[in-house]
Amino acid sequence: MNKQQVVDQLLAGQSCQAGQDSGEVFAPTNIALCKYWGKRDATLHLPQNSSLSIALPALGCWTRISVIDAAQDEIWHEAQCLPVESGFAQKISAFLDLFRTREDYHFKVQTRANIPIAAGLASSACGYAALIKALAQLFAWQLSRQDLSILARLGSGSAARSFWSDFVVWHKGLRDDGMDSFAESLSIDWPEFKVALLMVTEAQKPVSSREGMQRTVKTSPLYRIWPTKAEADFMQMQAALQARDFCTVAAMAEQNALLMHATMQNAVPPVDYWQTASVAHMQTVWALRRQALPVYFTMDAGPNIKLLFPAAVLDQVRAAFPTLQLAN
Ligand code: 2P0
Repeated sequence: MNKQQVVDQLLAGQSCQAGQDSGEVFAPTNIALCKYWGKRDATLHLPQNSSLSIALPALGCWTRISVIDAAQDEIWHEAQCLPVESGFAQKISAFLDLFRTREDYHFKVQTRANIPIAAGLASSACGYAALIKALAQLFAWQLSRQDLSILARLGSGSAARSFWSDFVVWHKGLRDDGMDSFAESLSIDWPEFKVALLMVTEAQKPVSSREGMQRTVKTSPLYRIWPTKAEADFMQMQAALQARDFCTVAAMAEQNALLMHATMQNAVPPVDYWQTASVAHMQTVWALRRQALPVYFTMDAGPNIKLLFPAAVLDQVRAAFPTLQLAN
C-alpha cells in the first residue's frame, strides 16, 4: 500500500474543493516518554512499537495554507520564501502532492515555530501536524483527530501524536494499511508533571531520525530486544500515569530513553546524539536522585536533555540547573 492509497481511503466522501485560506493553526510539539524507534513499514511510517508522549502545549508550529494562482507552491518559513529547490520546500511540496485534488492547485504555506528545527525537539512532529490541521481547515474535511493523526503520520511518524495537549498514545497497529496505527489522548489532567529543557545546542543533528532508526533496525544486535521491551513499557506506563505515580512514570521514561540510545550506539556505524554536556547533565540528575530529589530525564534524537520532575520541586531543580527552560 502506498501513501496515496491511504489518503484516498481516508478522504473518500470528503470535500475536494479548497477554500481560499485555512487561517493560522497551531500544533504543539510532543516529547515521547516511551519512544518510537524503528519502523515496520518505512513508506507509511508504521512503527515497530507503540509510543506515549506528553505535549508541550506552548511550544510548536503555526501554519497557514492558501491556494495561489501560481505555477508552483510557495513555502515560507519564518517570513522567508524558501527556494523551490531547498530540501525543506521539496519535502513539503511532495507531501502536498498527496492532497492536490486538482492538478492546477498550488499552495502557499506559511510556517513559523518557537522551537529549533531538527535539534531533537520534535519539529517535524508539530510541523506535519500543523500542516494537516491547516489542510483540514482549507478543505473543510469532516475527520476525527484520530484520522488526522493517520494523515500526519504519513509525513513523519511522531506527528501522529501532535494533535492533543496532554498525554497521548500512538498505537502501533497491526494492519498493513496502517488504519489502526493512530494516536489518541489519554485524557489525563496532571499539571504537576513538569518538563523542562536543557538546551545543549540548537544546531541541526548530523544524522536524521529517519536514517538513525533505519540503521539501528538494520545493524544493531541490541535492537532485537527493543520492540518487546518498548511495548511492555508502553502498557506499564499507562497504568502508572492513571495512578499519577510520578516516580514510576519518570523512571520508566528515563530507562526507556537510555535503552533507545543504547540500541543506537550499538548500530554500525554508531548513531550517537550524545555530547559531553548531555552526559554531564545526566550525571547531575543521577547525583540529585541520590540526594532523594525526584528528577529524571529523557532525551531524543539530539543532544538536548528534557528534565522530568513534579512541580513541587521546581525550585530545587532550578537551583541545580539555572539554565533550564520550563516547557509546560
Ligand atoms: C519519538 N523520535 O518517539 C522518537 C524518539 C526521536 C527519538 O519520533 O522517520 O521524525 O519522520 O517517522 O517522527 C523522531 O522521528 O521520524 C522520533 P519519521 P520522526 O519521539
